[in-house]
Amino acid sequence: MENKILHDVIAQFTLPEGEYTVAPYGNGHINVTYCVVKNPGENQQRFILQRVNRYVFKEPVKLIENVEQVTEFLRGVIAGEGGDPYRETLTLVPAKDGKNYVIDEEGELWRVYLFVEQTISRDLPDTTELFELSGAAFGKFQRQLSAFPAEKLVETIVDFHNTPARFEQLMDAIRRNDAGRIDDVQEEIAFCMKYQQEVHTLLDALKAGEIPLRVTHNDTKLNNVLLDETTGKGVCVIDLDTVMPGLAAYDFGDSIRFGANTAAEDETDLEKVQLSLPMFEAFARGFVGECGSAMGQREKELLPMGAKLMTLECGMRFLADHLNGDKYFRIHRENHNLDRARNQFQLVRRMEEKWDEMMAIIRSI
Ligand code: ADP
Ligand code: GN1
Ligand code: MG
Repeated sequence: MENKILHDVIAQFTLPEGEYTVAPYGNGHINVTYCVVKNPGENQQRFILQRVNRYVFKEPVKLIENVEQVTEFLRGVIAGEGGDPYRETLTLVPAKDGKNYVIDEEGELWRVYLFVEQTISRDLPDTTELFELSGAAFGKFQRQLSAFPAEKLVETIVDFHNTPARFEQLMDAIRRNDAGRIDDVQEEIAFCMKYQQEVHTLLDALKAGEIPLRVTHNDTKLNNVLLDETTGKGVCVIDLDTVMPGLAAYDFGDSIRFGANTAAEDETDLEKVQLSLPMFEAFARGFVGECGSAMGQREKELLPMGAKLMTLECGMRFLADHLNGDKYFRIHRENHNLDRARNQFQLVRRMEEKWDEMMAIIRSI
């Protein structure tokens, strides 16, 4: 069935004539991604085909409109800076009806992007140099969008990085206990309860006018930036589904939580979960360097808080999803979301142990 749908969907896009192969691709937790190859071999041409997750994104057509607007704006900025707009941002391939998506017979929304060739996407940074370059790419992305009119964007996920709201969603999941797993997670719940006040820190700073609301990426995992396969330089920031008004500290924090963790996000041996200060420093240099004068003093000072709260928030989201029966994040084994949550909470502890060092690094930049 899936094959028939895939075939029908592909036929509806304006792809060039040829023989096509399709295979699952990438390690995203949300959408279903395929690599579509025209005439596999030396002169092949590749595309990325994605089924947008409807459980996560309630209004997928509006999401596409966001992506259209953001990529169009970026194309202008990139061209103005002398870059290659077809390589440095995503390009949607239209369907034959002129829309930038196809709805299949089951109501699922599909889209196609040009494949950005000669790039790599990493799940863990190999070196501090690579991580610094990815920090620069996300910093540059934020700077390039700084003049984008935020009011044009739909909030594709309401309260996406509203950490107090995420705390309340966890409380809700605990009360409902849908999957009947509450007894196994008492320690994790007790851990989260300690942060009931602290989860407000960044949004309070926003309300007090200490830091600005910007157009941010909101999902700055390392595998959401494509790096040049020879130089390692950031080429293209991808996964634009959550580009919305947000906080620089959260974009910074999401990268740190993922790339400065010495272990994978779902590592179960928690001894291996450490915060790498060299990685933290490298990313901070790249990110702050590219944001440049656009970043205020208070905003900079709150970057370590962004790292801690984003790690905690992600852990709370994994834990809530575990309690809800794994409806949001794709899992690949039993208790996968619980393993991810424990890993994130361990990283929060590690960050607290290294708090003074993190602050000193940020002050030195
Ligand atoms: P998800 O929302 O599920 O994380 P992504 O949009 O991040 O989906 O895509 C998953 C993976 O597919 C990425 O991490 C990247 O490796 C690869 N990918 C996505 N878009 C492109 C593209 N245009 N060119 C090359 N690789 C891509
Ligand atoms: C999801 O889509 P992906 O895999 O890049 C999630 C992020 C989480 C991340 C945890 C839309 O990112 O918010 O931080 O998993 N994306 C969405 O790995 O919820
Ligand atoms: Mg992704």
